[in-house]
Amino acid sequence: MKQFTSVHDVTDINALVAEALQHKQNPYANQQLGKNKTIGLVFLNPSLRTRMSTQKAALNLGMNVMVLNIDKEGWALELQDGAVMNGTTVEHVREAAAVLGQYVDIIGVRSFPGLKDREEDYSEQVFNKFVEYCGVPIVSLESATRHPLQSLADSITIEELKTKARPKVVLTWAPHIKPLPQAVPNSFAEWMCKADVDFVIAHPEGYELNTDFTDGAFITHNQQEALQGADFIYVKNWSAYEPYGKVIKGHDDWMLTNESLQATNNAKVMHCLPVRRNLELSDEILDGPNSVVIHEAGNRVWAAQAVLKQLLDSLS
Ligand code: SN0
Repeated sequence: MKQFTSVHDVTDINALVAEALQHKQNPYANQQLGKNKTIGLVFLNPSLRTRMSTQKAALNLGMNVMVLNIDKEGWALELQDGAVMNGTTVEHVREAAAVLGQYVDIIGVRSFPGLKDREEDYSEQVFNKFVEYCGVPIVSLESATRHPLQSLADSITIEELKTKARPKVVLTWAPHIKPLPQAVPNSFAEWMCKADVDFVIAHPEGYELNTDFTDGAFITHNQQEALQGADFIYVKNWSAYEPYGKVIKGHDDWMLTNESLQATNNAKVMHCLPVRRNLELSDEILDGPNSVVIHEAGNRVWAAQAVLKQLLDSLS
């Protein structure tokens, strides 16, 4: 693997999941592989799990890790080509990315969407500029439209916890007060549409995702219908794709409670975190026996380790 920006960079998803589970069994087996290799993690947005789990994965592989919160600690970045930089931006991404590429062997980048201009976000302008100019293999730490390390961790979690060969997996929209990216649901849908699962997406009218990511999914506006017999429920808020980045008022009743789980097959409840309690998901579910959110977050290490291992293999 030369880069990890989406499921399309993965030749064999099942093999990658299996590899991640091997790392979980034996975290330090490849300590020599990353010796004298450095990963740089560049954040344009906040992070807890992605930052810490990717660092841990790199350390398990014997790598050095450098982290830059470029939005807070770096020079103000210019992203537009041809800009006359006589305003507040100090350094163009062309130099910034190229220079970072001089210092590290692999680069990770997190860049959220602006949620104002759909075309700009969906063309992955910021992320692709890093890909273009850094000159080293790149791993997505969540881009404007995808979060593949999260989706890989989710796939690992489902593989570990499923009790039948082909489980029913439901992605359900949840309420929120603020417009959130579509990256996590896009990416989860993209991975689940390729997995050996019955995949259903439930959301209120108006929250249709870009169909490039949902091809093959059964989509409904009826949450209770979707939850019938579910083995896994993946809870996530996202803002509308059309009108882009908007929150449609109402739908507070889409927050799951224990009662919503009654029609399921004792479903395991997943969420990528951070989760706003009692807005997106109730205390009783998060603190109850059906929640697997901490287990899922733990798997972020093994997802990152499997990916970094393959990127390191491609360097040598
Ligand atoms: C991000 C998102 O893409 O939804 C990161 C998830 C891994 N989440 C948020 O930005 C949550 C912000 C909030 O205020 O709840």
